[in-house]
Amino acid sequence: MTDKPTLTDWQAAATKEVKGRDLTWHTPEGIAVKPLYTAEDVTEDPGLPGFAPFTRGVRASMYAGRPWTIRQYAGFSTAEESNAFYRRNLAAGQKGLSVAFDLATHRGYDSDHPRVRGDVGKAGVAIDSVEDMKILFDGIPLDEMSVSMTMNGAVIPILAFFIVAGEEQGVPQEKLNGTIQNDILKEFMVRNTYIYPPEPSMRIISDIFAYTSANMPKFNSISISGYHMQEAGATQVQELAFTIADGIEYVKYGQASGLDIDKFAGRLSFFFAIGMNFFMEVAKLRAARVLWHRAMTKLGAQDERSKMLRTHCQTSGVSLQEQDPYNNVIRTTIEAMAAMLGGTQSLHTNALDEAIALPTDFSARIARNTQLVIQEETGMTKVVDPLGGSYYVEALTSELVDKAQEIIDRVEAEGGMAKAVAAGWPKAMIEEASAARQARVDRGEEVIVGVNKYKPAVAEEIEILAIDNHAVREAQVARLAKVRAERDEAACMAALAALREAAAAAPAVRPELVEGLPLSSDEERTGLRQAQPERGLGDANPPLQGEVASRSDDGGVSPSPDRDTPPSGLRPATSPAGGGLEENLLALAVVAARARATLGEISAAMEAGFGRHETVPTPVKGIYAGAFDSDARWSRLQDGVTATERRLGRKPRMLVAKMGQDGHDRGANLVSSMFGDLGFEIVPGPLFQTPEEAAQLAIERQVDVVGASSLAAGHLTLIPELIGHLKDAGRSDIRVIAGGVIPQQDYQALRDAGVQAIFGPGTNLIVAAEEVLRLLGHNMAPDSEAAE
Ligand code: MLC
Ligand code: 5AD
Repeated sequence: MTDKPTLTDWQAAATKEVKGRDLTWHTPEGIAVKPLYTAEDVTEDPGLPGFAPFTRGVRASMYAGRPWTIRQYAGFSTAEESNAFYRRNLAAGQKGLSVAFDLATHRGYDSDHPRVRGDVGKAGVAIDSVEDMKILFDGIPLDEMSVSMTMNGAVIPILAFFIVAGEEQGVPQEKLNGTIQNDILKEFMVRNTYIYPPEPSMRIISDIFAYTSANMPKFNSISISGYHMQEAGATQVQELAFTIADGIEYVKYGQASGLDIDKFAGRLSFFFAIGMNFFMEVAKLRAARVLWHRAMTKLGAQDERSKMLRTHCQTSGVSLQEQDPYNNVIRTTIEAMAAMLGGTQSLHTNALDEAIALPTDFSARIARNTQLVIQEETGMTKVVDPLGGSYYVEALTSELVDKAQEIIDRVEAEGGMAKAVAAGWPKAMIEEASAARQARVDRGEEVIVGVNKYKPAVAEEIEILAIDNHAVREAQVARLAKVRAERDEAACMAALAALREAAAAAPAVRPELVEGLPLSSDEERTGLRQAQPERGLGDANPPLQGEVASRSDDGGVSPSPDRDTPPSGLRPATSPAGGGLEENLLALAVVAARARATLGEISAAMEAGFGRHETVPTPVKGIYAGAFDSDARWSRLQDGVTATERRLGRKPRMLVAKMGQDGHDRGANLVSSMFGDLGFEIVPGPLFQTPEEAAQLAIERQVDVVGASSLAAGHLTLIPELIGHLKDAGRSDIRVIAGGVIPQQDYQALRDAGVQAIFGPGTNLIVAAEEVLRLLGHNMAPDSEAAE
C-alpha cells in the first residue's frame, strides 16, 4: 500500500503542472485565495443551523422547512399600473411584495412639484397620498401578504400611508407584516435619497423603532442595507463591515432613545447584494450572521432572536450589462444560487434588461422563474446549508469575519458610523475601490463576457419598458387636486401643524451624550431619557464630506434646529405599552395621513424644523492614473489633454452634472475621477439640480463641456431642457454629452435635441475620453486597442 499523499506532495504536483506559476488569487478585498483548501484551513466549528452564532443559518430546518421568500422589487408609473403588475406576478408564483417608489416620492415631493418634472413615475411608482397607497394594495390583503417598502428619506409619510391604507382595508396595524428600509446612514454614504440632515434623520429612525415596537409587532422596522454599497463599487469586506457597523449605530440610537434592546432588535433586518464572486458571497452571508451575533451580544441583547441576522438579498445590478444581454440571465442564476447557499430569507432576482430599463412582463417572468426553478426543480432546498463544512467556504467565512471586524473596530474607535459617515472616509474608501475596479475592467484585467472580451459581432436589441412620464404626472396631479379639494382642510392643517411643532421642538437623540450617564430612578421608571439639545452630532463632528449646508427648500438657510431648542426640551421615548407617543413623528404623521395630508406636505412640515440636506460630490484622485501608470493609451490621452490645454490657454473644463432627483452617483464620480486624473478641470455638480441650475453653473464656471449623468430614466426630459437653457443664454457652444443608463432606443431623440455624444452602460472610459477630446477639437485618431 502506498502512503497517503500529503499536502507537500500536492504542492509539488501542482507546481509541476503549472511550471511554477503562482496560483494565488488576490481578490479586491485583499484576500489571498489559495488554489486548494484542506481541513487544516478550517479554524472554527460552524456549529449547527438554528443555533448561535447562526453561521449555518437562522432556522434549524431552513429551506427544508420553508423556502426563502421570492420577493421581486417592482414599481413604476401609477399605483393602478403597479398594482396590476403585482397581482400578475403573485398569480405566477411570486410570494412577497417589494415596492419601488419613484424618486419624487423618495425625496419628499408631491408629483406636482416643479423640481420633479422628469422623475414622476419613472424609476418606481408615484405615491402622493393615502389614496394612492390604497390603490397600490387594492385586492391584496395586508394581513396576509408581507410587503417591503424601499423608503428612507420620506419614510415617515410612506409608513403612515401604509398604516392608514391597512386600517381602511380593515387590517389593524398589529397585523401588518413587512419591512421598511428606513436605513439613512447608507443614503448619506452611497444612495443619496436623503431629505434631512443626518442628525434629525437619525431621530426619525429612533421614532420608528419606538412606534413599531409598541404597535406593529410583526413589522421589520429597518432593512440595514449593504446592497447599495456594493452597487457603488464597495468590496465584499467593505459592504459587510459598513453594514454591520450601521446596524450597531442604529441599535445604539434606539437604546439612547430609551428603548430596551430586546424590545426592538428582533425586528431589525438586513439587505445584501450578491455579486459574481460566488463563494465570497456565500461566505459573506455566513460571516454577517457571526458578526451580528457578536455585536448584539456586546450591546447587551439577551434574547437570541435579537442577535439573529435575517436578510433579504438582491442579485447584483452592476454585474449586469447592456451588451449581449442574455448573459444576464446566467449571471443572475449564479448569483441567486450564492444567495440561497448563503442562507438568505428573501430574494430578488434581477431582470435581464436591468442595465437599461425597468423589467417588462417578459423579463420579470424569467427573473422570477429563475428562483422558482431553483426552488422546485433542483432539490437544492432539501438539505440545510449544503456548503457547510466545505474547507474553502469555512475558511473564507472566518477570514471575512476577521477582515470586516477590523473595519468595524476602526469605526467604533472613531465614535461610530454616524461620525464615520460625517467624516466621509467610508464613502471615499468605496469610491476608491470603485475606480480601481473600473480601471481593471477598462484595462481588460477583469473580464466581462460580451463587454471587454468575446464581444458579439451584432448587437442584440431587446424590447424595453417605456413609461410616459407626462401622462403619469398629469394623472397624479389630477388626483392630488381631488384629494386636496375633498379633505377636511382644518383637520389636515392642524395635523400638519402638530407635526411641524414636534419636528422643531426636539431634533435628535444622541447616544454619545447618554452613554455612560447613570439613569435617574425617575427615568428608569418612565423610560424617559433626556436628549440634550444644546450639543450634538453637528457640533461634535466635522460636516459631511462635501457638505454645503442644510437649507430649507425655499432657498433660505434654516437655523440649526439644535440651537433653537430650549435645553429643558425632553423627548419622551415610548414605553412598550404604547404610551408616550405624543411627540413621535410617525404617530403624528398617521393622524395627518388620515386627514389626507399629502407626502409633500408631511415632508415639508418636518423640513421646516429639520432643514434639507445637500451635498456636492468630492471625486477621489489618483486611483485611475495609478492603475494606468505606464500605459500607452493613457499617455496618448494625456498628450491630447496637454495639446487642448495649450490651445485653450487653460485646462479643458467639464461640468459633471446630476439633474433631477437621481442620486445614483457612481458613474458621475467615476467620470470625475478619471477625467480629473487625465488633467481636466472638473466641476462636480451638486446632486439634484434642475436643468436650469445646471446650465447656470456651466455658464458661470465657463466649462467647455457638460457631462450629464443619468441613471434613473429622467434623461429624455432633463437633458433636452438643459440644452434649451444653454441655447437661451446664447451658449450653444458648450457641448453636452450624456452618459449612464440610456437605452439605444433613446439615442436618436437625444441627438436630435443636440447631445453630441452618448456613453451607455459598459462604456470604456478610455474610449469616452478620446471622444471628448475630439469634441473639443483635438485631432485624435481612434485607438485600435481600446476600441477593440
Ligand atoms: C421562515 N419561517 C419559518 C421557517 N423559515 N418557520 C418555520 N420553519 C422555517 N424553516 C417563518 C419566519 O420565522 C417568519 O415568521 C415567516 O416564516 C417569514 O419568513 P422570513 O424568513 O422572515 O421571510 P420574510 O417574511 O420574507 O422576511 C424577510 C426579511 C424581511 C426578514 C429579510 O425584512 C424582508 O422581507 N425584507 C425585504 C426587503 C426588500 O425587499 N428590499 C428591497 C430593496 S430594493 P415570523 O413570525 O418570525 O416573522 C432596493 C433597491 C433600490 O433597495 O435601491 O431602490
Ligand atoms: N423595478 C424593478 N427593479 C428596480 N430596481 C430599481 N428600481 C426598480 C424598479 N422600479 C432594481 C435594479 C437596481 C436596484 C437598485 O433595484 O435592480 O439595480
